[in-house]
Amino acid sequence: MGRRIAIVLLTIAGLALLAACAQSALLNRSLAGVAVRACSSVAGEVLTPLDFVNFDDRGLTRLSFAAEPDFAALGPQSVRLSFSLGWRRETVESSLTVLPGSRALTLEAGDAPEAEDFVQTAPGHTAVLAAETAAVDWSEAGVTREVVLILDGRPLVCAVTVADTTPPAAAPREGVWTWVGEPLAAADLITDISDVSAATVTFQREPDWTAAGEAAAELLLTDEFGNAALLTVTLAVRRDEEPPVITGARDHAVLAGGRADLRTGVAARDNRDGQVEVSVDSSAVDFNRSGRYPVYYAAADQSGNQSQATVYVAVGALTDEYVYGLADQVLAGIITAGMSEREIVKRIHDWVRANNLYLDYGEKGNVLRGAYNAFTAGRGDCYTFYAVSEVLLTRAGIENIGVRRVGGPAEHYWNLIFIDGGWYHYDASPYFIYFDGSIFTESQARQYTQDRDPRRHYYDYDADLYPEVVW
Ligand SMILES: [Ca+2]
Ligand SMILES: [Ca+2]
Repeated sequence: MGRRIAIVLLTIAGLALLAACAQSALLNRSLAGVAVRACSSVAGEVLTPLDFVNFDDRGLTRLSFAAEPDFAALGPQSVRLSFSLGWRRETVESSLTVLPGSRALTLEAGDAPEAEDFVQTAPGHTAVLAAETAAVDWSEAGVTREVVLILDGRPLVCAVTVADTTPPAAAPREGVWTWVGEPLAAADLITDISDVSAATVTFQREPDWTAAGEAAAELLLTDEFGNAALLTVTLAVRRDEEPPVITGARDHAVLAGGRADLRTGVAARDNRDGQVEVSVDSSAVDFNRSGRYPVYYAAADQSGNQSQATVYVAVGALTDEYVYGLADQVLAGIITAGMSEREIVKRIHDWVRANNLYLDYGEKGNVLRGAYNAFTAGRGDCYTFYAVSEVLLTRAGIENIGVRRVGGPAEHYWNLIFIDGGWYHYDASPYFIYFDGSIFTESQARQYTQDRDPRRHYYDYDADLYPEVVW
């Protein structure tokens, strides 16, 4: 009784499945009601007997091929299945069509597989890839990915090995050149190197970097998978034959005893080396004697190209006229008509103090030189202050005499001036203690000498050599 119910149920289940699988070609139905179907396969794929029946029934035991199909033989073949259902034993016939193809294939990175890559379908068969295949990234080489092929409605796992068998590609860089003896890297010679894997470039044959002219480099492009390509690139190797260009060298005119800045503003630039050093040879110049002297500038680049420039320094005599001219310009700015002698002296004193920086050293022995230094450089020691005062006072019409210290640890120079019918001291040098040095008497000079420090003999001088100063 139980067995009959089982058979009925089995039959109902079989019919239900038959309805569900209306698309599949049911070839045969056993006496026991077991439905079998035709199968297709990809060459080499081994099917099981269960692949040929449309349901899995627990009562269906000992299902087997009556004879093992030849899964490698292309084309249709009949398949006989034997099974037992309880005490009943039966043999039922189905068919198998082996289609040419392969379940494992290798594709170049970047190429997406299609169903036809796995199987060549014949009329009446369909093969498509599962929808999720569209989302797979096929650009990474060296990996194996699984895809599902649906062959006549039956899912079938296939493998795709993603390979990189394509060598890298690159374009030669246009207009590449270098200097003789300055090799370039292989990578400098190409542009746009491309490959699905990491690519490197090396020299297969390096150009002769030591010879000028057109040169050819043979480059080897290699990817991670050992694919290689050769690329020939032509380039130019140039010899630097252009010397540096010296700029800023110019003639100078100075007064004897003066100096000319022969360096500032002089530079040399080379087409290859950029800024290069400039040497200055001014050994022929005698700044203390009138004359016209050459100054030689020279520069060289690393390729041995040299350039020279010659300028001249004209050294002129330091004349009264010249220095007086400078003095007159100063006086024109500080003195106006109608000023008293005292006012004039005061203005000159104040101008000298305000326009000269006191230094502990300076040139001595030449009043014109001292005055010139004050007018042009604005700095000097007490001699400079004395000398420029002398020239200014003289040009302003104030009679004056230079005075020199006697005794003490240091030299000192100042002036005596004749105003208002008498001689007075005048000293434009800065003071360490407050003192108005523009016009002062002999007694004031002695008092200052005492106040400062008698051992310094500040305003001590040989009175026999000078006119008597107003007491
Ligand atoms: Ca490659
Ligand atoms: Ca050069």
